[in-house]
Amino acid sequence: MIVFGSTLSPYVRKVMVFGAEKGLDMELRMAGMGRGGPEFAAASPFGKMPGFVDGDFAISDSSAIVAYLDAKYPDPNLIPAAPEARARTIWYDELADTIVMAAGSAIFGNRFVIPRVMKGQPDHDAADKAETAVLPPILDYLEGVIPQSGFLVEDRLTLADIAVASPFATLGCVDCRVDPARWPKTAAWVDAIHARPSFAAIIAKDQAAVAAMGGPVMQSAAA
Ligand SMILES: N[C@@H](CCC(=O)N[C@@H](CS)C(=O)NCC(=O)O)C(=O)O
Repeated sequence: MIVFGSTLSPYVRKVMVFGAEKGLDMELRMAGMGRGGPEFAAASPFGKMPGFVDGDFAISDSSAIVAYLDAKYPDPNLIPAAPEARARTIWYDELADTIVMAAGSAIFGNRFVIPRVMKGQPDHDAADKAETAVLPPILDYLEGVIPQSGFLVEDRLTLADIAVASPFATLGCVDCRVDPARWPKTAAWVDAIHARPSFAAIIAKDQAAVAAMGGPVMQSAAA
C-alpha cells in the first residue's frame, strides 16, 4: 500500500497513524504541490494529498482512505459500528478536517508553507487571528466534550482521536500549542494521543523536516 503526500499534512498523518495503529505496512511517497508523478495524479484527481494505492485500487481523501482500511483490516476496529458511536466518530473526523483545519491552514500555511516552501509572502495577521480568534472556541468545545477516559468515543482509541489530534501535531511544528492553563483537559488529551508510538514517530520526523527548512516564520521575525 502506498500513501502519497507529506505527513506535515494532518490528512496524510491521519492515514499513516490509522495504518500504524492497525499494524499495516504502508509506504509513504512524497507527493503534492507538483510532485508525485502519474500514480499520484491517478489516485488524486485534484492533486490533494493524501492519495492512496493498494494494488489496482486507487483513491484520495483521508476519510475515504481510512474507511477503506477499516473495512479491509477490521482488527482493531477504529471506526465504531454502533450507530451513535459511528456517527460521533464521523462528526469528530469532520470537525478536524473542516473546522479545526480552517484555523490550521491559516496558521501553518502562513508560518511555514507560504514562506518556507512556496517562498511567498505570508499573511501573519491571518495566522495570528486564526490562533487567537478561530482556534479558542474549538478548544473550548473540546474542553467540554473530552471524556474522563481520555478517548473521544467509546472510551478507546478510534478515528475520532486520530483525526482531531492530527492537526494539533502540524500546529505544534509552528509553535502553536494548546495552553494547558486555559484548556487543561484538551492539552492533556493532545499530549497523550501524540505520545502513542503511532503518532510520536511521525511527529519527530515532521518536526525535523520543519527545522531542516528553517523552522516556522513568526510575525516578530518578519517585523
Ligand atoms: N479532504 C481532503 C483534504 C486534502 C487536502 O486539502 N490536502 C492539502 C494538504 S493539507 C493539499 O493537498 N493541498 C495542496 C493543494 O490543494 O494543491 C482529505 O481529507 O484528504
